Amino acid sequence: MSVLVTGGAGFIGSHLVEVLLSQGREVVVLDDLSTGKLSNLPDSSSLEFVKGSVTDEELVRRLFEEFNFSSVFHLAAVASVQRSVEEPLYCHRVNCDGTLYLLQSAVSRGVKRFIFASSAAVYGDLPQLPKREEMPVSPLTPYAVDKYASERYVVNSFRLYGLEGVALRFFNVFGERQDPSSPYSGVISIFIDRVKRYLTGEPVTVDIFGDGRQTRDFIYVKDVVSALLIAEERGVPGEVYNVGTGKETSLLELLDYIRDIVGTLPEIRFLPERPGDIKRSVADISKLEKLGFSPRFSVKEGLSNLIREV
Ligand code: NAD
Ligand code: UD2
Repeated sequence: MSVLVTGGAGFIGSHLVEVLLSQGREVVVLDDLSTGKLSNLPDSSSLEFVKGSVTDEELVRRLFEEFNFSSVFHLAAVASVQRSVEEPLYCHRVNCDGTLYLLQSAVSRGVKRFIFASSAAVYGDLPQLPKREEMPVSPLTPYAVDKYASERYVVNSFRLYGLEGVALRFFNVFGERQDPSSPYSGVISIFIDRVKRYLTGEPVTVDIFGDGRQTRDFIYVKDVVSALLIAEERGVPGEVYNVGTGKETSLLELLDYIRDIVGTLPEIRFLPERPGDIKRSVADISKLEKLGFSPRFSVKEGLSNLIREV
């Protein structure tokens, strides 16, 4: 039996695929390569790559007929919040309708597990911290609304159809292969890119929006993969889990870590705060910890690995 990874050519998906293959599993990736890259994927006879969209209902149906999936990891999405604000209809088709097409096929083919990549964005800017799964949500952008709707479709599928749906709310993921090219990419990938360019002599700055004291729960991608595998193995069907480290790190702390590792930093520019920016974010991860999850990498260790790789 094989495993389907949608969005498997992307940043997080490609790390998941790598680990699944190393465990000797047969993997099918469905990805339209809109942001993912074939070069993110390893060469393996156990890997089948299908170029196509999760919004192609016919293709999704045929894929589930051709392969006997035991599990589905649904990571394909337009992951840019900014793009969802600019093109809400397109993003809704991918981020919400796409989930429904996959669920429909998964239910009709008797797939056992369906793991969905949701986002801490569903919590919005409500002030209570740390975020616990049962707290109220406040999805503020089309991206967050679609993630929340998809999450509900996935977890409700257990009660409605017996499909073992589990949703994971990723906090701020960082690591190798995260694309720094847009200003809305993860801040760590942008900072590392600037440092790399600075080291080759380019006159770049590191830009901080606001005072740099804003915090996030940054989690290294390898720990996110562990969470995905734990969710597949023993996540309680119909449940939602935060995926973070449970620790807050400010941007200023991040830059201190990078300076410690690299030995130098480009000039830091403080720019006006981004409208709608959240001041603090951190997950309560006790629910996932009860399944045996424990982040193996501190932010500094993740950063060291990442800097060594690039
Ligand atoms: P990514 O853009 O690298 O990966 C998304 C993948 O989905 C890409 O390979 C892209 O080509 C593919 N894709 C997009 N539209 C598609 C479509 N219509 N059909 C098939 N494939 C399609 O982003 P990522 O950071 O690896 O995100 C993976 C998942 O995790 C996404 O669902 C994202 O919303 C979620 N997430 C990420 C973070 C983070 O910090 N990176 C945080 C919260 C949630
Ligand atoms: C993350 C997600 C976003 C959405 C949101 C929900 C990523 C990349 N973004 O946004 O998709 O889920 O959470 O809350 O995963 N910053 C700088 N300089 C830069 C870039 C960013 O100062 O060059 C700041 C930015 O203003 C913010 C912080 O760094 O205060 C983190 O930014 P981010 O875009 O990495 O992540 P976030 O949490 O805003």
